[in-house]
Amino acid sequence: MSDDISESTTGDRVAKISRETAETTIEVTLTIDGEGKAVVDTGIGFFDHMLEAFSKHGLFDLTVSCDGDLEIDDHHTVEDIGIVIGDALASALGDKQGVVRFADCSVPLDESLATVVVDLSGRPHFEFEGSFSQPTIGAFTSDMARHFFVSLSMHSDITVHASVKGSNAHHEVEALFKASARALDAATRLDPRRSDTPSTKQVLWYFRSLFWPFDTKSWSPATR
Ligand SMILES: [Mn+2]
Repeated sequence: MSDDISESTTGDRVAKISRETAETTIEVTLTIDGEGKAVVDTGIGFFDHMLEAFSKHGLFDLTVSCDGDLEIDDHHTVEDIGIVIGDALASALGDKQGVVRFADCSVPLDESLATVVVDLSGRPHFEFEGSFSQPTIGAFTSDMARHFFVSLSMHSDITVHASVKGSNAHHEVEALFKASARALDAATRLDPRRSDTPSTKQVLWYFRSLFWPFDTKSWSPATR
């Protein structure tokens, strides 16, 4: 599979990433210290709704454009947008100096409840507990919500533990995106009391360093 990626960091805690494969062409810009403004067009209505919620509740400014192979299904589009948002998070966070690092959030949506716990550890890991009550939500395959967060955690080098329960898949997935947004917002905040990296190892990019042990800002996702 061809995998043509370009990455540019346009300022502090901002990233713009383009990724093109035979399956999807994606461009993402992410501002961690944003206002919750989103311009999202994935071709999947429910997924646009989720990414807008992610931006709104995480106070991330987010633009996502995607031309994906929706004639097959939603899989590559959702998976690859998770990859690119993950890459954008890693790029925008840089060396993570001064960040809070750990956070958790539980969000209800009527009968549904999602809990997300994150650690900006530099070690990608995803754990999930629960299931979705209906297999599809519009043109979105419910299980792709889980898969989206697998992609995001693997490419952002963030540890994510997520759980969800409920009886309506729209509510379950929406609660999951909102809880993730709130947890990531809290973990990526800069703590004014902290001037160093919140690790006794002093580094939070161990995994990434295996591939590119130099400047994390110039690390290329193409090496993964
Ligand atoms: Mn909704």
